[in-house]
Amino acid sequence: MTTPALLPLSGRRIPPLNLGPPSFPHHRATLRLSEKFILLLILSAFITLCFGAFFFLPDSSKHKRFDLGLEDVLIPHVDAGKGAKHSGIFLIHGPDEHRHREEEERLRNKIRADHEKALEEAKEKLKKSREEIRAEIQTEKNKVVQEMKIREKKPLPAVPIPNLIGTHGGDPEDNDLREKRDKIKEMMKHAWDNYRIYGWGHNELRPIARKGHSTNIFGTSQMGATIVDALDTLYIMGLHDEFRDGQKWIENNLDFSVNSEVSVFEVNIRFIGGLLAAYYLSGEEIFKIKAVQLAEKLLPAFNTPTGIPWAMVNLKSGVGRNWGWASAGSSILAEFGTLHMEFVHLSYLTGNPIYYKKVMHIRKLLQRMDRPNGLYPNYLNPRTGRWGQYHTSVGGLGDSFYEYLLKAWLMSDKTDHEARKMYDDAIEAIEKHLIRKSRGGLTFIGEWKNGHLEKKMGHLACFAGGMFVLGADGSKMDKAGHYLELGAEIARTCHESYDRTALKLGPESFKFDGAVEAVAVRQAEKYYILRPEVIETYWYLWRFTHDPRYREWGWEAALAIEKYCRVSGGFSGVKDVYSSTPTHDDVQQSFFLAETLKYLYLLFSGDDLLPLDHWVFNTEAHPLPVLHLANTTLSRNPAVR
Ligand code: DMJ
Repeated sequence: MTTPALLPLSGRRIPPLNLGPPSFPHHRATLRLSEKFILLLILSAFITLCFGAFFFLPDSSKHKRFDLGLEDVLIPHVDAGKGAKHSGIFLIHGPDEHRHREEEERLRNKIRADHEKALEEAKEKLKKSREEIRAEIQTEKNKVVQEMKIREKKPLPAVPIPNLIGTHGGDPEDNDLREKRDKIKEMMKHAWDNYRIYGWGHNELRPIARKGHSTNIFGTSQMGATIVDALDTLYIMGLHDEFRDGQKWIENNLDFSVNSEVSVFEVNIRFIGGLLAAYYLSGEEIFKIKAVQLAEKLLPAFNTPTGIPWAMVNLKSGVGRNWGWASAGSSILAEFGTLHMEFVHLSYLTGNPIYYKKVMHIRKLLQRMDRPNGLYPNYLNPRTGRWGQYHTSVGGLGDSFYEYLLKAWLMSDKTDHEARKMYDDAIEAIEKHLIRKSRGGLTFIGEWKNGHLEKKMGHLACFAGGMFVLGADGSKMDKAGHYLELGAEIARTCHESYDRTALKLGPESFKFDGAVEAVAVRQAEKYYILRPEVIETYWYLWRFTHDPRYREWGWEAALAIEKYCRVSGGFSGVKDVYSSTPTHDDVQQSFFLAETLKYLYLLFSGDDLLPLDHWVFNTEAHPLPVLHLANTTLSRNPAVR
């Protein structure tokens, strides 16, 4: 889990193409004239070419024309009885000669008619406006794209689809709960409808400016990130018309053959994760096909000397590179370490082991490396295979690597013991070196930087409360009780970080320094961008403990979002959670629909909706089913050949 806010948000934006009329009539006339001139030039070149071809054509009587339906071909005519051999071609005499003159005449007429038709069409074109010509070109382009898409829809091998339990339901047992859940659904509708109106096809929405928005993680292309990220939330909320709308957009517009450089991690968790979850929930093949097409485009990112992928890859050229700000050209732990779940599913669904091999290679390489204090540093150089700076974090840059170790084990029906061991060992080191209790009794997770512990916890690290309870069962030396408690303590700390603000929404990161506890100090850390991690932890704790406080805390957060983040054009982040008059950042993040609203909805639903012994949520909250591989590892499973 890497915070987009850490990534450079600059650069890489192309100015919108201005298709509107130019402002000065004189300019417009100039454009028209030059266009006409070019068209006339092309036309005259075409006519000259045709006449030239006509006069220099070899005698057509030497060839017989065979009509093969759509394509006419000229082939040498061989009539040994009536012809005399001349220069390798047969000459024709007698009654045939007359027939061939007629044929020649017919050809001349056809060429003449074709010319006239082309001339007419060109004249018509000249009468058309620039916009009409553009529209025609666009229609032609769309036709070609459509045809390509039909060709791309190769069938994939059939595999046994896991038993999908709890894709519907979860109806709350009482009225109060039902009202709360309905309110969350209404919030989802508000977010979706406004994106539908003002940002459709763009990656995200600017709810105040009421237009599309994007960041460099999605590249320069409009990939409809919000649509793909939101699909499964729409599905489980029963918003089926909206789901179908999104599906149609994906079928007709989602194209990965674009010259655009995207974040491998973000595209994996949001797009591949989102498409796979939509596929499993709905059974619609198109989602699986798109997920596989996209995964193929990500594979070149792994072409590094070590097999540790680049952070970014150009979808068209396959050229990869790393973020300029990441320790001496390093790749990032939370990025290359957060591919496992989706890639295992891709191998399972396609029967192609390549995806599985790529992520297992990463795991093997990490296992062989020395770890300072048993900790995994956030940076690893993909050229040398050496660690970059020794920074370790359970928040940004490290977080979802640990999450995916645990979830790899859960997703394999608890058969991937290697992943479980790596998780247990990592958590042990984290507890020893990064987790502390503040003077006021709040448990927090600090960050290891340059040989000392920074007593600062990020909003992103709040997800770990949920992770600890999810991993409690099956823990080393049966410390389940301990991890349930640790998870609850993290949830309490994160709740405090919300409660100690004016808006009752948590800051991006908060300190534990002397008298300051769970409060952001620097202005640049006071923002809330609709992140899900705290609510995610409330939900896991609710599922494992059924302690009503988690529903109460979740509802507090929902009300605060509704009150301070809702605007008429959607939902927006806020810049300072300590100021009672919020300033909006004017971005509706795609993960707000994928995660924040989904976890809130699940918090007020029954446990029978997406039960956790059958589903594992990826780091973007996209549910993927547990693969019951009957105690074999994926590499020995017949589904993966
Ligand atoms: C999400 O995209 C994912 O949860 C990711 O792992 C990290 N953070 C954002 C939401 O905050």
